[in-house]
Amino acid sequence: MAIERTLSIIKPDAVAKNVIGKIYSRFETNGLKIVASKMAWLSAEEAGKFYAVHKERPFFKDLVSFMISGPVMIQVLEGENAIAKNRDLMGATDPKKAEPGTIRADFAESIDANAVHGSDAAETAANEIAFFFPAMNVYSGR
Ligand code: RTP
Ligand code: MG
Repeated sequence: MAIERTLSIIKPDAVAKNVIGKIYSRFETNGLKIVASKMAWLSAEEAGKFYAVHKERPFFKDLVSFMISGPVMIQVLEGENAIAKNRDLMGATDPKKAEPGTIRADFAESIDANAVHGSDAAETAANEIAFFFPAMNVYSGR
């Protein structure tokens, strides 16, 4: 299976709950290495650009407001099948529908405040990693 990289964000609700370490532990115990990380408080412009694919959706304004409501922890995860594996660990977008034991089932409150973001495909992963990390700030996990 291919070694991939994916972009993960621990959203403001989970940072406020003080569960960054618990979420990192799930990545690590499931074979995903953290090969870049930074804490940031996004501007509305950054959050809007990051979620630009959703800009015509009814929830876009609330999504941007939520993403700038506090600091976020942004990381690049590397490992076998990292994109799909991270999405599996995250669980469904709506935490009420997320499988027990997933990050969203365990740490998220609502579809708006849903604890984590993860890239959904190879192309979006590459774009999202480039958006937050210049190549020189991403390290090999091996
Ligand atoms: P993310 O991009 O944050 O990893 O979440 P996702 O792929 O599971 O879901 P996506 O469809 O990309 O939506 C991005 C974020 O917008 C909010 N959302 N609200 N009210 C709604 O129907 C609705 N749908 C999506 C969620 O917070 C979701 O994480
Ligand atoms: Mg998405």
